[in-house]
Amino acid sequence: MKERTPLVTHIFTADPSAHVFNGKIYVYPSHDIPHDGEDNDDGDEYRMEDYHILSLDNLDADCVDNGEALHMKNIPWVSKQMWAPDCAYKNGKYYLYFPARDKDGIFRIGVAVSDKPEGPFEPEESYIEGSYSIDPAVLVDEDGRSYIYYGGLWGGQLEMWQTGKFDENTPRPVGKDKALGPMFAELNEDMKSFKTEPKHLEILDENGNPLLAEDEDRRYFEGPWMHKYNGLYYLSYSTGTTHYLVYATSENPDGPFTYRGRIMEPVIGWTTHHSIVEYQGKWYLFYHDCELSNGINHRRCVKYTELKYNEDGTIQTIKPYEM
Ligand code: FUB
Repeated sequence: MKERTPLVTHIFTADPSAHVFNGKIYVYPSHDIPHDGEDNDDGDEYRMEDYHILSLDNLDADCVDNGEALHMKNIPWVSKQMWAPDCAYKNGKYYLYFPARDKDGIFRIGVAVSDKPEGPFEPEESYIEGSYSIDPAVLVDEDGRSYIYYGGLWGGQLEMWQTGKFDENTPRPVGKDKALGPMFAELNEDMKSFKTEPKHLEILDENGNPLLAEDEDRRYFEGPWMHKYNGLYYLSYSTGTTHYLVYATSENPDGPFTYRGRIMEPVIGWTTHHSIVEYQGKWYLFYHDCELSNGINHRRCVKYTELKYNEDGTIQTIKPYEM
């Protein structure tokens, strides 16, 4: 599979969460559906209905589409929009985490279980109690504890929960207001419920001050990912409106995190969403752009490229169209 080319071209894919399971690379993407509707700030153009898990035997092999792994028609609580998923392995089972709108139009996070990394996945009857918003990412830490990171602004509805209850009219943080960080919770051993009360993560600047809403080059927007490198926790995410992939680090899985820099410059298309995975001693960034559709925002394609660290643990910024 060539770097920086679409992993597959027979369907549109986005929001790749990559993992190495049983020595193979598995990619859990959203499955974009082509249509002629217009884009808006709520993301109504992202009308996904199912998930197809992709896999690569190795990085020289062709990418395989393992077929439909989960469809919304089989999930009792879902009404529409199966957005960015992730998968985690624990105690012999694979857990697929996915956001979707419930019957009231509120984004929640669901979980579905399989014996195999490529599915098919069996969904739980209801969403994870206490969950809301979008873009789940799960880290199973070296000590066996599992953490979920999630949340997205605008169409992802994160701002609407600032009072603790869903309220569409809650004002968004602006200007010098503190920016909203992603959500964090520890998961129970069953991997299907929150062990701790979800909380916002703190992302601080180099002086220890919280990032502000107006700092759109650095503040959190959506698409969190968590990985560890040399014992440090790396929280990476999309800045949305400014289209960067950036990262912040901490000694702890629940922060506070300090902003460290940019991972990738903007790609073709509005959204940018990624994952980071180690494979055979090297690190890789999986991401998407809209090159396959000549820039149509909801027709995206997943790609990968190598990610390199400097000696001091900082990440070298990738220019997506310059090798
Ligand atoms: O794919 C739908 C949404 O677009 C995702 O949930 C966001 O992260 C953005 O990529």
